[in-house]
Amino acid sequence: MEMTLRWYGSKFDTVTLKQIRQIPGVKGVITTLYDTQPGEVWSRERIKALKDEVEAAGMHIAGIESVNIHDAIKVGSADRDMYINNYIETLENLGKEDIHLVCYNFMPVFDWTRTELARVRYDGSTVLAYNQEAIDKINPENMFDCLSKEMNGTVMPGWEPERMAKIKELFEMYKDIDAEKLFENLKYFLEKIMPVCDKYDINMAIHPDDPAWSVFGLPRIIINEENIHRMMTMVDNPHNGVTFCSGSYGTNLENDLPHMIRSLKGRIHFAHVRNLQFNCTEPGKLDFEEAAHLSADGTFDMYEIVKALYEIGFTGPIRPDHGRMIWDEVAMPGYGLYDRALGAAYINGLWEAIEKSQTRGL
Ligand code: DNO
Repeated sequence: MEMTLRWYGSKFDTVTLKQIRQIPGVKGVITTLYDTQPGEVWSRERIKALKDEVEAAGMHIAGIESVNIHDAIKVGSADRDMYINNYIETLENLGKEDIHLVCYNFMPVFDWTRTELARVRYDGSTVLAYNQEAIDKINPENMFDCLSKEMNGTVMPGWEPERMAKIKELFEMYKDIDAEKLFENLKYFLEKIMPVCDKYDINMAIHPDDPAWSVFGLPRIIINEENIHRMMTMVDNPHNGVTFCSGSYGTNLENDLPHMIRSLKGRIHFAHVRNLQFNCTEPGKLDFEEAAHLSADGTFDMYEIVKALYEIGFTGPIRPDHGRMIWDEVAMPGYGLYDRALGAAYINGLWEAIEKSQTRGL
């Protein structure tokens, strides 16, 4: 594996490349052209400029998160081919700039969904949290207004104000889309882009739906082992793979994370590693919050997750995922420097211990 950190670009991130470079073992960033809209072509010049900036700081671009998919592609409307052609052009330009990993998602309307961005934990840190009773009370059209106060003045991925201003239209677009239709449209998209991925050796890594079930009546398909295998077999190409995100699949406790990792051997192109704390697992009252990466701080056995990645011979980029807000940092919720740096150090430690104990036969 290669340890990396997500960086939103110097105009949008409170964290600098210089700070990232000082996290032990981090030489790669996962980044994006954050001011592009889904459906837009990324020019080779802009990609090159981003690459030059990262390289000037002594690092490299380990992958893109995300090149977002236009809703026309997800709903399969008449103009989808135009947006797919634009996507292909973006992939070509990335390939020409020697970038070989693209993370994306196929979630309708909302990307990840939480009900709080700054829940105070027992230790005074603040974290993102999800509460089913609160979701059930929210009118989805007001979701953005409820959350935007807690965004610390940042633009959060998937919750861009321009998109949220069109929320009614978006719901309208998806009114006839069920899980089967979404699978069909994903297949159509993947079939069209695989030739360019083969040509430039680009690994597509679909991000799971977070949380891993339908919210607000919208279908969500990348939620469990069965569905990911369906996605991979319907377009059976090694470049059609996944982002294994422990915090997203882990929202459903029926997902056995180490088992899923083993079953995806060879098709995990990117890993997001984080821990969650479940406070209530009763359906209808489900409540969880994000925890520190340390196993003992949450519900997951992080050792078993990292060990499964080690055992399948995972060589791709890995990143600590959402961190808690600690030490009075003011940053994009989930994406401050301090707790993600602690997460990187912890995962590096687990990896080294697992690697040494296995190679030395301990
Ligand atoms: C949230 C992220 C997601 C993820 C996208 C990938 O913090 O994990 O926004 O980047 O779903 O396209």
